[in-house]
Amino acid sequence: MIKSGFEHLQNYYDRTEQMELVEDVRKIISQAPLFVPTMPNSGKPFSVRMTNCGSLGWVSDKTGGYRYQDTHPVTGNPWPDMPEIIVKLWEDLASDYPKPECCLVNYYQPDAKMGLHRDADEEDTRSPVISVSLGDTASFRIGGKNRKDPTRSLRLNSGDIVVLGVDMRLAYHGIDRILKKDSGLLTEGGRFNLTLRRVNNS
Ligand code: MD3
Ligand code: FE
Repeated sequence: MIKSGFEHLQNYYDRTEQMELVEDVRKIISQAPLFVPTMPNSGKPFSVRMTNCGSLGWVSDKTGGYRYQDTHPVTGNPWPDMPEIIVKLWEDLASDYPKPECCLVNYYQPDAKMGLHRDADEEDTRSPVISVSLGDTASFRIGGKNRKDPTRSLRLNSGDIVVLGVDMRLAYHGIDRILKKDSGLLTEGGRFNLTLRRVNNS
């Protein structure tokens, strides 16, 4: 059952499962390298590096803006398949909803952040969004549907899952910073976040 609001499942994955997920992420990156998204119009680079798996990937650049497409913006190849654990995660938590088309992989170097924003590039806003945190702890901020709504901050630790139901789906959110304490999960430090989304209405 998906709750209508915001759910934080702490330590959903144990350390062994987290290591398996990191292995899967490394395999995805070997086929679809991390790219540097840039802001529409200004062309300013994001501090977060990205790639995707699944049938659609989220990309952004100066001339094309925010969008979903079925190929990698640099290699031109189709995105790799979603790993089995990720397919299973959606089946376990959101089997009543159409299957996710996109698994966005964000990589935060220790100094990376993501400003307060809304996810508004999906046609489907009724399905939940599910995210998995791996590596160093992030300071996450979530507000309401208007930018001026009050926000609260919480920590997302390695192995945690966040589930956004319909009522929170269009809420403002962002990553203020990655905490300095090293989880030891990633040799290079920093944090991976995987976000599962349904993009098209079914
Ligand atoms: C709250 N990623 O890729 S995931 C993003 O940790 C993004 O990389 C963050 O925001 C990250 O767009 C946060 C958790 C998350 C995802 C979608 C949301 C929180 C959300 C949609 C609405 C409200
Ligand atoms: Fe987002």
